[in-house]
Amino acid sequence: MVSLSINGRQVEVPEGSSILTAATQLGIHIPTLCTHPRLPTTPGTCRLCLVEAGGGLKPACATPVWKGLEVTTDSERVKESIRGVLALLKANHPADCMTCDVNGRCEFQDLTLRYNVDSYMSKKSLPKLRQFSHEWDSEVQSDEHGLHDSSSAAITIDFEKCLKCGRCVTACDVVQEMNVLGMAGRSRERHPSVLTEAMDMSKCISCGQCAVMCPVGAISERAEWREVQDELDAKRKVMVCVTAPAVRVAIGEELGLAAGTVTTGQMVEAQRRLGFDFIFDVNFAADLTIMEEGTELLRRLRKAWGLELPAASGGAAHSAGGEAASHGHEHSHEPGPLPMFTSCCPGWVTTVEKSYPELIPHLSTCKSPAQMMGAVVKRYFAAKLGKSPEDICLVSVAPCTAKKYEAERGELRREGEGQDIDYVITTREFGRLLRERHVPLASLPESPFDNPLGESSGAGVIFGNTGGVMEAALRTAYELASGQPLPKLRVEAIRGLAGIKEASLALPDTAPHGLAGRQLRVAVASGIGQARHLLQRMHDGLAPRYDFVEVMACPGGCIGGGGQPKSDDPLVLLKRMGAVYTIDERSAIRKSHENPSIQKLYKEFLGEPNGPLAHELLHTTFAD
Ligand code: HC1
Ligand code: SF4
Repeated sequence: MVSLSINGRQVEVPEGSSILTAATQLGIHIPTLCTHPRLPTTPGTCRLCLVEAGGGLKPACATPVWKGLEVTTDSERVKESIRGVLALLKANHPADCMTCDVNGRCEFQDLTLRYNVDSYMSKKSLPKLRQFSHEWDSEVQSDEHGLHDSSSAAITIDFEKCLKCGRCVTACDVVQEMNVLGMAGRSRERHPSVLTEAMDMSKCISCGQCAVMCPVGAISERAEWREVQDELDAKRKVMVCVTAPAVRVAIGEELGLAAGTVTTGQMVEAQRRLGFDFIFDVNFAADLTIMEEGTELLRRLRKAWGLELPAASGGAAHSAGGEAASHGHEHSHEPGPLPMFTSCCPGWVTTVEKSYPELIPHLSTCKSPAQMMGAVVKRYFAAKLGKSPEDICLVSVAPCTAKKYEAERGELRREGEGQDIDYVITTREFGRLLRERHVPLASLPESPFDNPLGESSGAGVIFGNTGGVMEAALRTAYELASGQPLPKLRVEAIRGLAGIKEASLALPDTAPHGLAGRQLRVAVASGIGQARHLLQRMHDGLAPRYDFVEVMACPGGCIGGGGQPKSDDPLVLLKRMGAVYTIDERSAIRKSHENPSIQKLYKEFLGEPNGPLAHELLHTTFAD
């Protein structure tokens, strides 16, 4: 350990720690833009975190501490340096805060206010508007990739607002290992850029990790909250709102509550006050997904193990495409190969389609829970109301930017019909809507979800955590296969934030149909960079032969989605994760197949899991 003092206060930190880490330990705030606690690099390029150390100004994020070091973070010299950096950035930044989507939620805006940068610029007679911008503008505008890119269905780029901090590039290249964004230009002119001609021509998977790291509005989700507001104001349609599992543990943060605060009941009440007529829960559809995906897994296992397939769940009678189970444009009911991969994360599905098309037959044919909900609302619930699908406006609130792209996928549409989900707004956009319409979420009373699509199990909510889809599936598949409940509902080995997790489960000797004593081997990848490593290990024969693999494109799963509140709390993912597991533990029903509303839906409408109607409405194909 090394001891040093910061602003006269002593602190001890491990050798090799940076001044920034030591200051954080003392609760002393040092502004920084290029460094972020959830990113693995400290480039030290923004120069905002300069502090007095060892007789000079040094970047706190990139300077290791030494014994007896005395650091000052609050001297006039330091403040002058911060103001100078901010003034230069401000002079290069468009003055369109009033109409910017991140207005009021912008790190740069907060810093300019905090350090009174306008007054500093006036005192120094510095021009406030883009006077220093010639180098940047001429360099970027002549760049063939351009400053603006709205070609993606999920992500909007406006590099005019870029502060060149490079956090988006680190998120895309180092964390996600996607290399869609990169730094272009040299020295002072280096700036983030899309490395292909346009986002829609790139390998971008719409994960939004670049957007959630952007301190300003240079990269953000394609905003849809205005259209949702228009629909709410017009009152032409029946307004239905559905909410993803991970939003209820994060929307509070967006409105000033502590990370990990569970606000499910207040969130539902807030949606009512926004003007929605029916509030349903994507957790219900997560339970539905488990019924379909669990059944599909068992069918794949039986096929791989040479066992007879039960006729009730479709079987050969509905087979349309032989071996190409999840391939092409016909729905095939023939079980596909092992391992089966989850298909609920659109970032992962896009990765397979764009980079690993040979794995398409391995993707579960299940639609994501959100899209299952879309199909059930537009087909089943609309009919219950005596309405046609076009009379309903379905808004999905998601922690995810890729869900915007997913909603537009042609593979998810039935012929002659529009999108099942009309609009997808992120948790951040939902917060924006609440602020715009002055709905005070934190002080609202709790309200329950509506029925028939609002009841869910604890297994549904844990979809929001990495490993949660797998744990939920195991709770049901084990019981369906063996007739006995999973000995422990909590599958410890696949919990937590590790990038790759594995578990092996033996089916009991009492299991019927040749399943007795069989081992189920599963793996979980958290973040697309980690998924690539797992695939490489599988390809190289360094991993066991898995039966089922869960992949979530965002680190941590949906709790860390690209549409979640921006946060500089290094523990934010753990706090959201703990909140999700708490909801599960407090749920009266903890297994998807025990959800009475799910049982009713099959009895009243869908028939059997994996049956013909379930296949038509709840399963999909993939683009190759
Ligand atoms: Fe997710 Fe899912 S867990 S993908 O992260 O399978 O968005 O929360 O809604 O669809 O249920 C997101 C979350 C979400 C789906 C479910
Ligand atoms: Fe990279 Fe994801 Fe951003 Fe696309 S959305 S540019 S893949 S970080």
